[in-house]
Amino acid sequence: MSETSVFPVRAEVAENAWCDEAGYFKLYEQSIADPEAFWAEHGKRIHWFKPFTQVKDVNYGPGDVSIKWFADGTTNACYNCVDRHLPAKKDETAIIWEGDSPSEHLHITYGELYENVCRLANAMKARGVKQGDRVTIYMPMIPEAAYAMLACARIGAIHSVVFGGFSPDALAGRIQDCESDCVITADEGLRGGRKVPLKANTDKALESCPGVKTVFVVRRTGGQIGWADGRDVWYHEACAAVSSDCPAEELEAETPLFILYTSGSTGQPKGVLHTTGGYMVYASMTHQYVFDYHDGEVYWCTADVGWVTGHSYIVYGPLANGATTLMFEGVPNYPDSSRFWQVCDKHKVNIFYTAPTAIRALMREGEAPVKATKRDSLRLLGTVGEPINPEAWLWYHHVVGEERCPIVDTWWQTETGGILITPLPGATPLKPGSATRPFFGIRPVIVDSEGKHLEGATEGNLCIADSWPGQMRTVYGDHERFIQTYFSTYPGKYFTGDGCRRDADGYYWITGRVDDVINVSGHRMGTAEVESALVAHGKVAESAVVGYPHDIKGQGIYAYVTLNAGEEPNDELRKELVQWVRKEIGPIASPDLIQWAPGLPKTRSGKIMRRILRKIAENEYGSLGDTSTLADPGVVDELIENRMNRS
Ligand code: 6R9
Repeated sequence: MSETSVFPVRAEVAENAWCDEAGYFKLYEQSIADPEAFWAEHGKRIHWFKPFTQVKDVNYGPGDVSIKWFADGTTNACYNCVDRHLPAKKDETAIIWEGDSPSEHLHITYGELYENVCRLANAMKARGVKQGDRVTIYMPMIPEAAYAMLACARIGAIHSVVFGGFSPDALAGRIQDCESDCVITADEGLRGGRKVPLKANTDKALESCPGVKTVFVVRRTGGQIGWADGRDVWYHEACAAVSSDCPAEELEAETPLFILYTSGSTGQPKGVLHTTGGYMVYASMTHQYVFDYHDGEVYWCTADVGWVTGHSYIVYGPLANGATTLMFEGVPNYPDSSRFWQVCDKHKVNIFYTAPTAIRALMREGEAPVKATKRDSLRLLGTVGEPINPEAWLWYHHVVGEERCPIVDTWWQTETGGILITPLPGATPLKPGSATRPFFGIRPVIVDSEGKHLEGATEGNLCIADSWPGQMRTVYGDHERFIQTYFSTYPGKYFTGDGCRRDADGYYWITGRVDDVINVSGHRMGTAEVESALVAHGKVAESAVVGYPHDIKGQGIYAYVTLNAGEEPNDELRKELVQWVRKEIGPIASPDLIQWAPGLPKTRSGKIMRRILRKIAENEYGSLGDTSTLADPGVVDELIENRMNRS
């Protein structure tokens, strides 16, 4: 895609939008020139029990890093998402739930949301859950997942949502890390007509989590499950037994709201901690401006609540804005690959936000499943999770949006809490594949490997020079790791881990991770996590995992495996190892390709040369660069000879 192909903002979009191009530049400049004044003003967009007088209190180091926003104000995230809308919207739809099967859907009003959330909050209190306690939510995409998050927020408990596709071991690790003693789950989930054994997985996980005292179980399918008396409680029974009113706690702005585990380049997943006031200001403001949300519109984000996108843009952002947010239990290709668009027609969806991997998978099915639907309610499309290739962008634009709908390609991270680089629909001419310009208050800088600022059109490592209200505050239980991971590579700046190019128009193009994190179907995977799962297998001596280009997933997982002496490499063992990783982490971590490696290329100091392994996995073995520092250059020829990806 040449950089000259620009899709201008259509006049009718700009006229009705919250912000046009001149408005964007004016507000952006204000936000950078005087962040205190800008955020003092926009911080008022949420309800504060006690208004803040302090705005920004940030120290990016050197030494300690501390980030506080609106610190002397008091608020409550749940109050902002629910109670605040009751006077005007008690009978309006807060959540549209679309089941896995097209025959099931529900409309939940703000009034009903209030009652459901209050009941669960009271049921948790009755089981001793209190402010500051960690509650693990392991749920399918059903309204109770949102109730659970909001109920925690209401009483000041910290939720940790664990994606329903994670294995018992991954769940156990996350429960142990934050010492959570309450879990909310369901008997089974339902996705694409298949059952997901959530309660059985929870039971398995809890074998190694003796600290868990309560498990609330939502009855979703009515399937057979195990039961631990005293520990397990039916959700519907517990909620029926308590009052439907529960006060929202008045909480200081920096009260922790949630922990969300995410992969990094080393070690186990980190517990990213977000707090209340700044996060809510930022999630609600970005939801309004980026999706140009107007009252009464139906907004649908297809993410799972197990990821940050589900937190900020299914639950907290939209509900803080009094929106109607659609929650989908199913998958894009069930019962058939028209499903997304059928749901758009059925519920008259105006704004649709999904991942490039879903677009690529649907694109492969051709135009017919899209054309079989009307999609005339759609006016805005969005993407998130990974770079979108221009071909997929153009298909989304032409076929799905019929050239009528602007596309917002939103770049952000679990750590950032909300969208940082993005077009605004009424303000930003679009370039396919570019996340375009920074949101208000965001100062992207591109640096070289020494940390030197690169100006103008350039390429390098993406950092953010100053804080914004939605930024993570720490790694739960390990503040040192927070400083190390994000503020030590380029002191004084937040390092994103992403590579980035800036063009002559000042547009940002994210080029992907520069660390050992791979992005598989928009899901972050630390290569180290997959490696440690592999070496935990009794027959594996050593392993190195890298990403390689994959048509649908963006990146696939390529594992080099060295077996213990005497072990026989064969297809059966290959299948066994794939199953093993699925069991250890979850299906999203399944290696796509496993290559038997008698040896791995190492430096003389024993460091695995991943650069070389990446090249071979990419089938780019002709350009390996300097291999002279290898301890045994011979292993490279062997690996090339037996490479798995010959595309
Ligand atoms: C929200 C989310 C974050 C990583 C991020 C980057 C990649 C996300 C992107 C994108 C290019 C976009 N990423 N959005 N790359 N264009 N629009 O996905 O959070 O799961 O933490 O992943 O995803 O590499 O660093 P998270």
